[in-house]
Amino acid sequence: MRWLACFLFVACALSPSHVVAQADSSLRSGGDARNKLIGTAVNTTVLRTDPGYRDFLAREFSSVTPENVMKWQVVEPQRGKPDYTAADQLVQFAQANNQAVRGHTLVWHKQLPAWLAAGGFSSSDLADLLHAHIGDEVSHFAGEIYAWDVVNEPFNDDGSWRNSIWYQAMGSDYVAMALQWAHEADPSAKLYLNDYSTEGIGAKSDAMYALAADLLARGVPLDGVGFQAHLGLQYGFPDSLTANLQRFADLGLDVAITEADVRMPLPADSDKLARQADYFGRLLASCLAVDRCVSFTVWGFDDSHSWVPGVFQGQGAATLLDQAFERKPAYDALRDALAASPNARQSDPADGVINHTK
Ligand code: 9MR
Repeated sequence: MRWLACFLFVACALSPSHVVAQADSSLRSGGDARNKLIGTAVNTTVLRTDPGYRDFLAREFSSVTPENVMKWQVVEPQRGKPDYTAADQLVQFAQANNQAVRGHTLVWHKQLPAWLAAGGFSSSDLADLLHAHIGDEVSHFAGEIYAWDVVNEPFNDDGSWRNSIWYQAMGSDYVAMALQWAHEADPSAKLYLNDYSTEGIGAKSDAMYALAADLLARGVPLDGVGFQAHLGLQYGFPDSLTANLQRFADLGLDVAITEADVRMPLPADSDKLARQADYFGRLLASCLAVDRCVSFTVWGFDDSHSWVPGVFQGQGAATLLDQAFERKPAYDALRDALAASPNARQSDPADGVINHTK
């Protein structure tokens, strides 16, 4: 035993994060061992002010997604004056904690700056503005962001195109243009489409599948598809998730669970929390079952800072930790799902982040 203690001591002194990744039971170490990034959306206001939040974030996650601070509304509140201050702080935190950064999001119909939402632009103005926005933001973070949600939520629930200002201005080709512009600004970043209610096989995921296949056939730089996974207990679990992820992977794409949470009618009780845990565990198990599923990201990790109650009246408790920052059964379900999945990596688990960042 003395040699083991001595070895660990020397290894700790040399490289603390590597030893932590092997010896602890955090979500991130479980993900590292299976070559999956385990991520969360980050509220950067809480990041600045709450040490407990920072500690949990650093310990448990190998990937971060800015919940809001890379959106156009935040990065260019005044036309022509980009401001990446809050996003830069998150990137610095991630680098200090050996975490990958998922960029979110470049093209969306929501959270546009007021000057843009006010309208009055011609179609060619809008194309030029979008090109400049993507070029500026992606260049700013070039080399620091391993994957971008380039286009967010392009479809309606029935699989028809969402009639966003981008669709109105450019037709469906805005997607290919956005991917091309992002690729030009950072050729090393993985470029994704991302949407909700596409977890199971159905009209909306079929539309995403057809779009992805078409883009690939045309040589457009698309690397992956993100499945948000904002689930609710009252709507059931998307049982075809694994098969759905696999059909996108079979196109030659990476796939990712990008915004997982499981809301419930309040108040929470032990039965609902147990069912929620089952849903979280099955979401992660699907990602673990598909080789090309590179990351599993939750949309915030504590109920005090979840977007859900503000949008769905009477619903909430959608994350891994309760209002008192205590672990819920959902947290254990993620750990159990990781433990139940074969350990794919025999080499240094800390490589996982590096592999995905470059
Ligand atoms: O969690 C985000 C919340 O703080 C914002 O107010 C909201 C604005 O629409 O966006 C939320 O994040 C969304 C994400 O960017 C895209 N998919 C749905 C997410 C939850 O609404």
